[in-house]
Amino acid sequence: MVQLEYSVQKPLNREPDLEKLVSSFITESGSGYDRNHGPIPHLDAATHRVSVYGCVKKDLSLSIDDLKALPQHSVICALQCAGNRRHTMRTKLKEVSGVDWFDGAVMNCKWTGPLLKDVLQASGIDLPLSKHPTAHVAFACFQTPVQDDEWYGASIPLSRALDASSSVILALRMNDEPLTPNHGFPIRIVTPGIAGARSVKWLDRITVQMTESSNYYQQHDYKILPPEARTKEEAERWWSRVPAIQDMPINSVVGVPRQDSRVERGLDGKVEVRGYALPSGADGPIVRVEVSGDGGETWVDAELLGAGKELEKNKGVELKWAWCLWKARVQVEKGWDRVVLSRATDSKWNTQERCPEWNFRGVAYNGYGEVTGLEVV
Ligand SMILES: Nc1nc2c(c(=O)[nH]1)N[C@H]1C(S)=C(S)[C@@H](COP(=O)(O)O)O[C@H]1N2
Ligand SMILES: [Mo]
Repeated sequence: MVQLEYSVQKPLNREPDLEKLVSSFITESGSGYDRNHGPIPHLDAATHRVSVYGCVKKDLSLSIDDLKALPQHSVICALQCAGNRRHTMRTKLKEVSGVDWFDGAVMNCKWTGPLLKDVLQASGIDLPLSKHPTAHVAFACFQTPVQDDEWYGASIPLSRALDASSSVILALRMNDEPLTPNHGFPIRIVTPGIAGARSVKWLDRITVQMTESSNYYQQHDYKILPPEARTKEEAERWWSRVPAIQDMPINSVVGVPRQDSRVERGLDGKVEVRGYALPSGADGPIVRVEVSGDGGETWVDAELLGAGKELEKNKGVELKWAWCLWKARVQVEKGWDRVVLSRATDSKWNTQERCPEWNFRGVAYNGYGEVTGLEVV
């Protein structure tokens, strides 16, 4: 019997304090957000196996030691829930359905393990991509039922998985330590640039297949429905017509000062502002962050903080998938209810708009970063 923590009715969903989150380039294990659709299983690494299955020449059943024996690859990337910032969409635009995430449903960690591509190649893909460009590779965890399905699963395009530069990893380690049960011990998928929902924890099976995962969470919820889908009932006829979210859009948020806080200006009339920025999908790194203290009339460039000390420790680890922490000093007038905004641009010139369109699930919100209700003295 697998020991379980939490339950299907009450899974663990929580996010850290934002000021703390933006104070460290690497999010320590235990300091990041948790997102679960069911209980957390405590698995035994000595007996756990991952099977590789479907349109492959040879089925595989790999132990954790087998996976450790493959070449190990590290990536520092942001892992973000598609529902991050849902609270802003709900309060600025209109009520949405889903966990009420503020801006902290994202973490930036180093993940290490074999590349998915290498595992698939060991199994041998038996499906010509040229003939089946829409083939997917699906990830499943059968350990426990989840809120809307008997198991948890997701899939990504096979073409993405086979692209060596996509750095999709079967992660055995997080920040140079074995994974913790919360984050998928002993093994999870990590899909840089792609919505966190596809980074399946407690991985049991990898399947090469012609179609997307049939799991509820691939077929529903993590999709940007058109605004005419206003209710659960109306959403029903849209799920099958709208693609599942893969790449996440460019984003940035203001972490300091805090919402509704009192801020003292410096002698120069400026306020110190800090936050994070996330590139769009595979289009990282972030190349620019701008900040406005006057509602978007004028903008100043923020200083991009880079990886600092962490970079020395992680020479050779690519950073294009990582978040970028930034800071700026921006002029804000004294008074009540002041607002500070941020907007980011990545290496492919994707940039944030003031506010995206409303969608029923409140996913992929990437309007300007904003902190409101400041009392500036
Ligand atoms: N097996 C399993 N994997 C899962 C989930 C889950 O509920 N079960 N949640 C997904 C979602 S929606 C997100 S955002 C990330 C959250 O990862 P974390 O809890 O390590 O932060 O895991 C993904 N992988
Ligand atoms: Mo998520």
